[in-house]
Amino acid sequence: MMRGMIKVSTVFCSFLLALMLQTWFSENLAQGSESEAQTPIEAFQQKRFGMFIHWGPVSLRGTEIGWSRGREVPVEEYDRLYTQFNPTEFDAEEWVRLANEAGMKYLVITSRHHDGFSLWDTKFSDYKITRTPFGRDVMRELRDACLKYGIEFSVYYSLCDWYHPDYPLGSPGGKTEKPRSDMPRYYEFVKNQTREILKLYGPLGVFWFDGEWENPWTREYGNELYAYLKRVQPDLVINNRVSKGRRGMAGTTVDIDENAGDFDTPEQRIGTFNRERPWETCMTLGKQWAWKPGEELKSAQESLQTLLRVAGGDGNLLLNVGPRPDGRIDPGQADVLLEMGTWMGRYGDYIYGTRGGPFKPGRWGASTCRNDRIYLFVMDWPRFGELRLPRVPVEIVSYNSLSQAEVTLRQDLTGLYLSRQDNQVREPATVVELRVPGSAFDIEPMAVEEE
Ligand code: FHN
Repeated sequence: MMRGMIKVSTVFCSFLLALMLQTWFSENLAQGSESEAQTPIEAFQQKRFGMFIHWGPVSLRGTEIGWSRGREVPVEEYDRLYTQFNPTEFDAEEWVRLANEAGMKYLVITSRHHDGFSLWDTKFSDYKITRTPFGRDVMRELRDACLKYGIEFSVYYSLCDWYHPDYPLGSPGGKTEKPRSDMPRYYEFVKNQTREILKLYGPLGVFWFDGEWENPWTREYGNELYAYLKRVQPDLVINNRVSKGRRGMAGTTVDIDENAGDFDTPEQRIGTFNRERPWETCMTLGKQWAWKPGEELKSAQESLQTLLRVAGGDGNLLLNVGPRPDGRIDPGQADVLLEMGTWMGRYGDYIYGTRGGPFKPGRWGASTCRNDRIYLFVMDWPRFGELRLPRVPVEIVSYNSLSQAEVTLRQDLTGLYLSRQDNQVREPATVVELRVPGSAFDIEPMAVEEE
């Protein structure tokens, strides 16, 4: 680690002394001012990195959960898969240990996807895990393992259900209509099951809703369900897919005052820099949400750089694994997560509990901040010369190279200029800590010009 005192002219010496005094006060008086969560959504934001799990009897076929019903797998066959489902290798603690070792701080399991199969011992349906040869309550075991390892337990729940006779639309993909549906009765089923989940496995971190896009689900249902569940668990965090405000895969919310939801949900993409509205990118490791044999996976480096750009945008990353029909998480997926965890073990402190910016993410890299520190994650150095970052309206008091590459930094009235001493170093990101006078969060966010 190299500590560099940037070259300052004599003009700035007295100015620097004043700044250092201000820094001392800000550091001592504002300890943790941005690292202590004040509200449930702030606590959620501080976690930054979670494990998404898409699992069910469909893993026996290796096709997509919900969507392959009535497509690659005939409906009757799909709906009988649960009678063969016996994941004897399932070990909840193994899954949760993997999440923990990957540096993930919360876990979201598909309690019930669009195919209507419930992964817990619900009393409102017989189409459930405890009616399979396996017979065990997967959600109960996962929740207990999460409590044991300090991982926050959260639940995904689909509002559309192509299996349930009362939900009007069916497979494939909601493109058919059922003969005798009853949406009001289906809504009572949804309220009963979601209350049951909170009562049996709560308190949850997040209720992660999905499947809201189809016509039978209305804004009224969504907003009432949001209010209902908040009465059951007041500190529950609920995403924007509970109501009708989410706009497609961008996951932003329109008419925020009319559509319930605590955070936005961009999918399979890095969300736009936004400090005003909490958001979380959800993403697969391969292409499919449920397990697909032999699927090509993203590398640990690519996944880490996605995490850094998401956190740099002030968002969370919910990264998905699709467990196998025997209950194991695919070794290929586990290897990616473990490699991410090795890096997060060294640098995670510069991501958890930070805010995004002030340098907005881009191809160049990303930045996070906390108190009087800015953390730079440079991922794309210029082939020649220095990396230029926009001028900040304060003097950088000092800087440290926190990762392998030694970096020098200089500042003038046109910007910050960084250069690496050794261009041969290969790492997911070069991590540099800048120290500023006062709160780094108060520096106006800036875009970085890309070559
Ligand atoms: O249709 C689902 C899909 O299967 C998966 O669960 C993702 C995860 O966010 N959500 C829906 C697609 O947007």
